[in-house]
Amino acid sequence: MQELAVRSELDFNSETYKDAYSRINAIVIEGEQEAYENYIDMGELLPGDKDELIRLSKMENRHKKGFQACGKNLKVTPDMDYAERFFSQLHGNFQTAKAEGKIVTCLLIQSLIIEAFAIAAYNIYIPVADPFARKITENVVKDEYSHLNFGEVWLKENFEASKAELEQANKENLPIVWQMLNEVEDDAEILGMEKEALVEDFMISYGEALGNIGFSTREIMKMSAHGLAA
Ligand code: Y39
Ligand code: FE
Ligand code: FE
Ligand code: FE
Repeated sequence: MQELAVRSELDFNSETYKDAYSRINAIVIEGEQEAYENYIDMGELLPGDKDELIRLSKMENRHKKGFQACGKNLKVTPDMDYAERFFSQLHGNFQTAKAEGKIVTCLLIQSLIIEAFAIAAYNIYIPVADPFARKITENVVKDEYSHLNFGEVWLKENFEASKAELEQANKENLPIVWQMLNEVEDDAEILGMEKEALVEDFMISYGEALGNIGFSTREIMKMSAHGLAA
């Protein structure tokens, strides 16, 4: 009942809403732009999967354009400097892994962590979005499941050889996601998105992906606990 009351109060044209949207919308636009670049980079590291990875990168570019349209529709200017800072740690870790040719770490950062983050954010946003953004986000989230699936399939096929690097990359990157969720909590709430729901959805997608790749329940519990330490 309370949830309904809160939702009916969302005013997409209020200054409060638009101010929060200027940061969340920018985060999503920057995320899609970096995802576009990351899939192109991974295509260089995995020549056999290059065509598929280029196809995924083009989807990310379309997503970016869709979310730019959502901002324009609400007459909001996205704060891109803020968004660049928001992603800087994960971005830096991806760049380092790429330079070292560590495709397993690149896949964990982009195709597991960032995709699970996107799936959580978009699923929680859809029911509270303005009608224009809802339609766009509904189409985008379907694509994100296929991106997560690419990482799962590749890592499952290469599980034994990837396992140690995955555990290390999880340890280094999951705490960053927790920091990002904490940072975005207040703005997300203004848009009608609860942090608890974001965390829950993220852990479901990420944990399921680790299980599909080949980790045991015990290993998944251990890996998930690394985020909480942040
Ligand atoms: O693969 C993708 O398309 C991912 C880049 C997009 C990331 C989206 C990150 C969304 C976080 C938003 C947090 C709002 C509560
Ligand atoms: Fe995307
Ligand atoms: Fe994606
Ligand atoms: Fe709350």
